[in-house]
Amino acid sequence: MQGKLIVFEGVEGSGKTTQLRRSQTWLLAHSLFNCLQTQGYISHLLVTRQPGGTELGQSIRQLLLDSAQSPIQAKAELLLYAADRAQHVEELLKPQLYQGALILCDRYTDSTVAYQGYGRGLDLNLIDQLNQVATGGLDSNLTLWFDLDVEQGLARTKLRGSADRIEQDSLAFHQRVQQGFRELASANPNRIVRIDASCSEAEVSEQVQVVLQKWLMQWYPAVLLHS
Ligand code: T5A
Repeated sequence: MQGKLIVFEGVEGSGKTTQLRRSQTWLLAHSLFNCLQTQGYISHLLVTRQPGGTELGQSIRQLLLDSAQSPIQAKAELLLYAADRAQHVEELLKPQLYQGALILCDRYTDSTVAYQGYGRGLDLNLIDQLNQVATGGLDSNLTLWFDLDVEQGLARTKLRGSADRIEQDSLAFHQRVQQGFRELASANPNRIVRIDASCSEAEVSEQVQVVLQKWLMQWYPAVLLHS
């Protein structure tokens, strides 16, 4: 049995974490997911994130996001995200996929391309190579890209109060990140699906559910649905 990896990506405040949680609730209550589970296509649902999906990753996440830390050089930042990913893939993602899990993961390799590549201006070939090393070639089966205007996203995060180290970066940085996601989506239409994240939470959820249902039916066409 082989599971599937579904990744949620987007700029700060794009609502991907909110939608990941809503997707978890929706899937667990949906007859399609229950049929996939009872018929043995999927073993269970797992929710995780990068950075911070393992115990080591939690410490790396704190180093990366705590704004009180001393400044982090761009290449050191890149390597810390890669270290988090290498640990996460080997410790959690691969074993869970092998068991047949359906995994919902908050951020993955595209974030490194967008943030450290487009945002920080590090070499995109180097980032691809590092992503390969860190993941051992494990790609997402589906990536949902929550497309939202950068200023609208940052305004949403400000409403929450304190901002982490990366959220505090310049508007120009976040706009380059957004350009990165845009280019990734147009270069990878087989894997990345754009979600209009500018509408209400419920409307965004509806778009996500349509995509999830469609892709699950494509992956498991033999599943027998019964109400
Ligand atoms: N990073 C990560 C890299 O630089 N390189 C990498 O390789 C990786 C993996 C991770 C940081 O690390 C960077 C990217 C990030 O800066 P994080 O805490 O995980 O840090 O930060 P984010 O991933 O950005 O998560 P956030 O929780 O801050 O933002 P989300 O997930 O985009 O948004 P969410 O769902 O938390 O919503 C934000 C606010 O908006 C509201 C929510 O209630 C919440 O208050 N909201 C809406 N408001 C109006 N309409 C909607 N439709 C809304 N949906 C949500």
